[in-house]
Amino acid sequence: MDKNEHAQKSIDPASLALIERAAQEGKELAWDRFKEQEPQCGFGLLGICCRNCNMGPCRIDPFGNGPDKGVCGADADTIVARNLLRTIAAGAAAHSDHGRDIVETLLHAATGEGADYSIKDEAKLMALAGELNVPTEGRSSNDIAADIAKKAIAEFGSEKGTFEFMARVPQPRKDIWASLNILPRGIDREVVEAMHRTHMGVDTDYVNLILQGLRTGLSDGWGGSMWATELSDVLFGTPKPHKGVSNLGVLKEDEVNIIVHGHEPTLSEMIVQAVREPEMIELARSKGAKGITVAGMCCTGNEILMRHDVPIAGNFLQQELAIVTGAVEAMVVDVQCIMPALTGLAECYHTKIISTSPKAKFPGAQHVPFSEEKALETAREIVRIAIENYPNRNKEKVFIPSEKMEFVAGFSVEAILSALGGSLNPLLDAIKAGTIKGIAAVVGCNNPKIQHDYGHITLAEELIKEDVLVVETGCAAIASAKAGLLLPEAAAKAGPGLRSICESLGIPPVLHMGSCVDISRILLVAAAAANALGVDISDLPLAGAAPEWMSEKAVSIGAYVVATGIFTVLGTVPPVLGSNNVAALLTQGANDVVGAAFAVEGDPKKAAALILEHMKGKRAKLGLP
Ligand code: SF4
Ligand code: MSK
Repeated sequence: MDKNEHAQKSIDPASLALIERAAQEGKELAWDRFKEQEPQCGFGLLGICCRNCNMGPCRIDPFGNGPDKGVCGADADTIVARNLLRTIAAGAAAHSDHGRDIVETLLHAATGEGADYSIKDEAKLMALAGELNVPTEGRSSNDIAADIAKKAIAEFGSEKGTFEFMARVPQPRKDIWASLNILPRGIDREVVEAMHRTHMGVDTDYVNLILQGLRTGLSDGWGGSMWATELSDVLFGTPKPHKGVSNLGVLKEDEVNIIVHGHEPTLSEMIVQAVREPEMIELARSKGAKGITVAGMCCTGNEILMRHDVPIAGNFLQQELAIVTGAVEAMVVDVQCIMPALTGLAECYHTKIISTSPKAKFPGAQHVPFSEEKALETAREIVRIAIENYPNRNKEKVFIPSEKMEFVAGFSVEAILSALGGSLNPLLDAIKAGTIKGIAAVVGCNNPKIQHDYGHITLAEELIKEDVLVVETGCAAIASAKAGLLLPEAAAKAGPGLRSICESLGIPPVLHMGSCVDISRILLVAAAAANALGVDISDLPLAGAAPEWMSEKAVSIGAYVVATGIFTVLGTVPPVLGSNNVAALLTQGANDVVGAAFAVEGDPKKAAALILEHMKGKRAKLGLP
């Protein structure tokens, strides 16, 4: 393969250098495996294969020359809608199970069983207690936190049949959900019901199936993910804007490098603490290293960079590239977005892949079980393994690209309000005046179907140029960090209106709001804006976009963002085109039902045009210039 072909894989120079390096060394990466999969299965791409019972597998002929029904009689509409609902259920389960782990950590911390954790944000704890009617008078923080954790745990089942955070949803939106019978009842319940309905011979009505998809998504966005965000803030601190450094150039040639990868902040918070202990630094020095660097990857990285001065090494498609540097002593993984390929690749280098969750084991990885009760002890054990591995590094194999970029991250809702002087009004006034045309959330993964980071960066740049404020989470935000869009100086790339606002507030035109579960923060900004203007969320000039999405979690996110009334553009095609009815419902019909719909557009410049057109329409309806 020539250099030009590699150049199509990423727009990030650090990644391109390592892709080239891997090719020279004969190492296989996700892009190579993607190529080997081509042409990908047409039935799978269209969503018209079914394995939901053992009379199958069945598939529908999309050209009308073969079967139009499965053995049981399920047609394309049913099969596509069932597959989509299962995808949403898997995504919602992943986010919400992450949320449950955070709730359990808070309960451990509050009841004294998790002595390594303590409540870092008392103010947020008290604010939540007030909102959730938890008594505070004369009570300790731990008792209050335990009550809040128990309230959260109750929402995973369906004891009450309603969510605490429904009180945060603007009334017109709640009325729509009630009229459609999609108010989420319990986080686990919606996932279980989704799996039940998609079992052979249960729900076959594609509209009814998609509505359950929206309800399952809502149980994630306004349930599991929101609990994850709120209680992570209580436990680890509510993020505030601060500087950091991004990209693979953050790895150090003369230090022990540890990468924390996955999604949950519980272990990584402890690793950050452990590497700063003098004994650990001393041990590293005794092995010939000058110190220890911890860098994040994917959303574990986002969680820690939001709260600490810890660098981020990269996003989803850079996880293998980090190993190709030959300079990583340990890649510590928890759950989600961890490529099974890592262990095989690591065998060619000295890198140890250390799995930590009982839910996510990887053949070939060293498993160090993590528990809240022994959190710091486990973190120290992992750091020691990494340090002991430093002498095994083959210095001749080390290749760390020089690219790194500073960024400012940490824009929680609280931080945004504080930057605005305590209320959303200055932002809303700017939107009303047309200084800012609207707000777009650009989120989601990388996918070898799209040039790495091209979708994220092109879309964000096109939008800020047109005075759209961009808020980001997940791998999209990491892409922007590497491209310099998270710096206040990036305001120079914005249109005159957005630039003036950014310059007066000293903020970047693209705001990093956290990890994938932190899209719940974006929902809260949308809800607060709607309430302040006395309208529904779907009336606002808002949009969502996932230019390079790949995970099932992204489908759940799409479901709850659209159900919340926000138009969403997807950059890769979801497997629904095998049913014209399902595709039409998602891209058009949903507008009449929830006031928002999906669009699919792989070209980020065209996606930006769609978003601007949408915002123009919403502004006109509100009578805004
Ligand atoms: Fe085939 Fe129906 Fe079974 Fe699916 S549920 S595998 S369509 S028989
Ligand atoms: S990590 S879900 S690849 S954003 Fe949240 Fe990135 Fe997507 Fe995983």
